[in-house]
Amino acid sequence: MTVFPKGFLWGGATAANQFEGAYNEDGKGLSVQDVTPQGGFGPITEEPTEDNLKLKGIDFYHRYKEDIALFAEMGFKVFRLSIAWSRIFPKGDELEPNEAGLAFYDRVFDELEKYGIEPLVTLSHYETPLHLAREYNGWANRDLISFYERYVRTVFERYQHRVKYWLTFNEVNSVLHAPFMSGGIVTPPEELSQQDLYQAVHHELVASALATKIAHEINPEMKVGCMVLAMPAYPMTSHPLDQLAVRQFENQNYLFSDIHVRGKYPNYIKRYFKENNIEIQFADGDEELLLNHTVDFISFSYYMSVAQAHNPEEYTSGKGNIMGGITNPYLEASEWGWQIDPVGLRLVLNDFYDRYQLPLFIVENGLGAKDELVEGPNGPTVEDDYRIDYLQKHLVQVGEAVKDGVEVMGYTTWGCIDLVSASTAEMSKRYGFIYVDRHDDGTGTLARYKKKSFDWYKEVIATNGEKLFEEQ
Ligand code: BGP
Repeated sequence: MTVFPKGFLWGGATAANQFEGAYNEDGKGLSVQDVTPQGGFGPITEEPTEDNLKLKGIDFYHRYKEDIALFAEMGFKVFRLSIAWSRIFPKGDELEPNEAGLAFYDRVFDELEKYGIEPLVTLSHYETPLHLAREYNGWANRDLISFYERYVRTVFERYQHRVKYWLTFNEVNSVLHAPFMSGGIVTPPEELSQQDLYQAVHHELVASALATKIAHEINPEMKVGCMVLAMPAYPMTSHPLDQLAVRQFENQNYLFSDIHVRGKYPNYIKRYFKENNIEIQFADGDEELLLNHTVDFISFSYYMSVAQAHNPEEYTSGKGNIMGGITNPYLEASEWGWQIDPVGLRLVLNDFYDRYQLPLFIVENGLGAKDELVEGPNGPTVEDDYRIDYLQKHLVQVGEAVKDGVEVMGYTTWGCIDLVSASTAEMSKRYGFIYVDRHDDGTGTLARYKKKSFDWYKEVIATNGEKLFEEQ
């Protein structure tokens, strides 16, 4: 017997800048991604350069029909994609949208509708229009709120009868760690004051509440969620100060969901602000906006956990998704050093649910790995048992959380079709059920091939998760 509720939204997740390509077609403007050929933490180029794999991505822009047909074949109930803001408002500060950009997403939604796949749309997924970054310093500038408002109003009005689920900012907490990629802030991180950084956070939080308000006004059927990067932490020892280090690390992330759900700044951050001479400038109406327009659900990405200690210098720290922590001796890591922890997902689900009692949506989870294309009985394929193992173990823990009483709306694996990595801009860090023939040097035919995990996930969906428990 499956434990997953009826109507559970199984599917996959993507982001425009990592898979659409067509970076300058049909009036699209540049985004911050078009000038970061080595990924979110790499150098910023003046102009787009040929070595930037994101410019062409996996060409979903032209191949969306073929790709959506493959998602439908797997039985997807939901497909997470982002709208590239710079397709709709190429520079970001125009008064009128670009019709060709809007028309593209109409075609994509048509295709999804054809197969009964529900779209889940991220409004801003690390793709701030470059002009807003260079001219305004991105979200450090309050003006971004009104540009974002115009953009979201445009897409809510246009797609209100086609898209029910919306996310305001991808991994909204990441702006603290990747100010350019996440917030379009051009001031180099080492010169960026905490004051400016938290003020930028405030602008995004206000914009998110405003988007929620507008969505509900336009069509109360639309549901808006926040999206946070979840990373549970364990104390390295039972030393009370290690547990305190955990609490402080987690508060940095909870801050974002607390404000999205409870509508106000929590006391722990007020203390932090005071002790660090940070004074957030509130404009008239900000407080009411945050308080009165909280989210309908919480979504998050989950890849890994970390350990924390009060004396981190005594330990080895590992790599992580945007942020990291001390290496946990009990866990294995992916080829990119992200520590794999299925139980951590159950903990995150329980923690969020205990804290907020709102429905939860896991909108990213998966294993980035190097795949080898081999000849199979039905043509080229990848024997990705390691990926199946990762997903299986995580989904079993989602099932455990459901049994714990957590309300889980759905699960979308990250990069359900291979796409360009956000942190490293590599093609070889693959997450998909579908292999895309493109390589780090830009070569490849872009042909799509089903991996072994394709049929596995298809069965998981067809049995509403029952298959997961059979195999244990
Ligand atoms: C998240 C981002 C995604 C995605 C994923 C995997 O942080 O929301 O855009 O790419 O991580 O990370 P990477 O691509 O660096 O492997």
